Amino acid sequence: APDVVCLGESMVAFLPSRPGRLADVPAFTRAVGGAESNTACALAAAGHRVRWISRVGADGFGDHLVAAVAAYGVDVSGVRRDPHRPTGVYFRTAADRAGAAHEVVYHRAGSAASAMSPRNIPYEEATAGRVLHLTGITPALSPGCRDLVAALTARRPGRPLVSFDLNHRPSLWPDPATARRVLLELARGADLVFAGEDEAADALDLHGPDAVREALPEPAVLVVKAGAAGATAFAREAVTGHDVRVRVPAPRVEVVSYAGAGDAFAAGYLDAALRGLPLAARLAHGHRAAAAVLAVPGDLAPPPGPAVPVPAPAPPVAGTG
Ligand code: KDG
Repeated sequence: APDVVCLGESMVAFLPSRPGRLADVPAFTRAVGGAESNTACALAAAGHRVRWISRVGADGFGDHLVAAVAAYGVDVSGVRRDPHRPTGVYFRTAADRAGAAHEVVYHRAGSAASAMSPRNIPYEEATAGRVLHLTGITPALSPGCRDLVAALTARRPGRPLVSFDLNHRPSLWPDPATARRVLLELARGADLVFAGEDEAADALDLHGPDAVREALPEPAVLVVKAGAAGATAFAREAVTGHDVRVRVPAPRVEVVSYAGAGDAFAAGYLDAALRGLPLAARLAHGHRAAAAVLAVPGDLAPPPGPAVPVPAPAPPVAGTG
């Protein structure tokens, strides 16, 4: 069985050849985008058994996504090919400044992944790992996707630890009120929730870590990330039911692009959690994983090369004994 199952849509991402408005970008480079597969790739690269569940089109972009994610060591046997719907793609400007108005153009309406639903993704398959990682992107894709995430975040005995990254994508929702209502409801069903302080303000109208925790007391752990200012975690103490509150500052990094940093943070946190490290170490490891992705233009730090055998100890030098 996998340690972690990540479920969600991935797209071929087209990254700009230079900064500036989309209207002025002359060329794009192909990359892989997809919050949940980003987390899956980082976790697999860290040595965990990870399965990615999704749907892609029976097209070249689908071939590329599946091969690229598999190259990180992720089990892609749960990815379905849809002969009738295309693989989603998207274009974006360089995400190189905090708060800058980035342009993102999705071509994903009616995509293969948007057809995911409880009818074609069996509950038992999605919940086969120790951890199930989901994000707030999936429920915005279609009513079927929303039903699927609702079924997977419903509290049931024996389910895996459900991790939910808010990942607010305003342009995918019909209106802000629906986004707020659905995201809050789904987050309440999770055991571990990640939210950016800015997206909590945007999506949920909750300002600051304490306000988010007050509105979201259900998850055993809530992590509110504030970029360079660090991350605050609230973890419910089993015996007293009271929260432990831990804040860990982020390392200083030269940012090339913000895209994918949150997904890497979730992977770093989960990596440390699966290794049994304490809360502060989980946050610190999340920051480290995010820092690696902040330093590259795409969503993913490059996969580590194939494992290199430990070099044999040097033979004793002749004549010294
Ligand atoms: O977190 C990075 C993602 O935003 C990007 O890869 C695309 O999954 C994506 C989305 O839906 O925005």
